[in-house]
Amino acid sequence: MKRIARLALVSCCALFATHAITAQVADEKWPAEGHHPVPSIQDKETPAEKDARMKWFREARFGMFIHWGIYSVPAGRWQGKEVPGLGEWIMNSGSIPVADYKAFAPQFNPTQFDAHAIVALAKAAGMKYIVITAKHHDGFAMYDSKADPFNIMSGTPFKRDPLHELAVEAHKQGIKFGFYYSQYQDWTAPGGAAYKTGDHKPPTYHWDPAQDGDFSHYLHTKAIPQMKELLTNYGESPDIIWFDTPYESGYQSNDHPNPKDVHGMTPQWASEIVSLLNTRPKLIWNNRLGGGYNGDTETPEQYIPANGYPGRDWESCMTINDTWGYKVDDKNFKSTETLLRNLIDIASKGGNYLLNIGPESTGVVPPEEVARLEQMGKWMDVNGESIYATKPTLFGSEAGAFSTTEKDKQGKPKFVPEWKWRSTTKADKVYIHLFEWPSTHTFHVAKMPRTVTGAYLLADTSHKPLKFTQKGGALDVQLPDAALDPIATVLVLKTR
Ligand code: H79
Repeated sequence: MKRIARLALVSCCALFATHAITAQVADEKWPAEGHHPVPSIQDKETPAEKDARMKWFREARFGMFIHWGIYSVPAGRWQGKEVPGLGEWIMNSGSIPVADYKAFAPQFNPTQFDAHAIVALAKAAGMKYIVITAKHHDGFAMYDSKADPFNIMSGTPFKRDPLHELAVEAHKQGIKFGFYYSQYQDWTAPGGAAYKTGDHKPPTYHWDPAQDGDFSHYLHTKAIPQMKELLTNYGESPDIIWFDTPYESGYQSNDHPNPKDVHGMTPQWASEIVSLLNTRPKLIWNNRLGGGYNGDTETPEQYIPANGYPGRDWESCMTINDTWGYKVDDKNFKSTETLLRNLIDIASKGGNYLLNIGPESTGVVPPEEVARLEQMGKWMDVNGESIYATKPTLFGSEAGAFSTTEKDKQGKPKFVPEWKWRSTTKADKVYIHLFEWPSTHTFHVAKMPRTVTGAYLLADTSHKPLKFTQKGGALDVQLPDAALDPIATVLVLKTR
């Protein structure tokens, strides 16, 4: 269905001929939904089974992403200079040869790593799950892997398995836990794919002959054996597998409009991984496996979609500064206000916020990140009821509107968000998150879809009733003179 819709879309544009051809290629390449070489859990389950499987994820709303690997050793600098871009991309962006990059491993000794403290930090922030990089594009495994020696156990002086320690702690502290795994890109294993960047040449985009080899060999000797380890060696875990970049360029999910120059995960390769995923029937996995599998979740990266994804589960993953993996030069931390408003915005659209931290090579979580997560947690302690297990807004236009003049990068009307308020709902309650305190000290909405029977502020422990009027659909609630929380004060409307 999706692919047909896309075809219709591209056929309107000026590049009709080229796109029509590539779209045919796409159709041959990716089988229709439900016709995968190996049916996935999503293909086989009933809607009720899906609801049961996704229940905890839908209620969670807030999770911690952790990007941690040997890229935290160079921490964004190579040969005395900052390498622009993402910290975990330094090997690619700096065209670092394989042997030089591998030399970071013996320097990686994160003795200050504390699994208990990291899980406790996630909990203090109000996060309900953690996803950590088991292997990023650099190919280094952050766990005890027998399948490949380039890992934290056999390749570093640390000789501990942080994934095991985190899995134990997550279980103890009652939080869900999952693994990010770069199944397609691997810049240190011969045959692993590399995303198109800089002056690296097609078709492989490799920058060191040591990277050349056969992808199928890499898949069968490294990625699949490592996936097996991750799915069997960690007890109850993982609850989530987070794939990434199934193509050399362009898009991160199955929505690749121009597969002409792109190889990508084939249905056959992806299906071999799906066979493994099927051994854990409660597992949740994202839309970045490739090969035509849609997975469970849409994964907007570094943005919040205008209207969410009605009918699909989704999760916006975002950095707390401008990098995922630690960079000593990146101090561009977002404010607690921005982070909390992002969380509220996402919840109001029915999604989850997967907010990243990037620990240092010592194992220390940057103090700026800790401070922000703790501040978010203080707000969540008071107002979490308006976030967890809520449903999206009953209104909609409060989030902003598409511009009639401005266009985005793809030439579509640009979404211009508004930041006055957001809303979520749960059973008979409607929550209004007020970002701006109305100068009239009145919350006014022209069309209230339900009958209001009471109103109070969530941060007011006495729940003192607020006066309100509802006439001809319009609702006016009298607010106190000042906000209880300058970031977001939550007004609760009891309704019938
Ligand atoms: O793990 C994080 C990123 O490293 C990963 N996904 C998140 C969760 C990711 N891999 N690829 N991409 C995101 C998209 C590719 C972005 C690129 Fe670039 C833009 C590649 C080339 C230009 C950023 C800038 C990376 C290198 C230069």
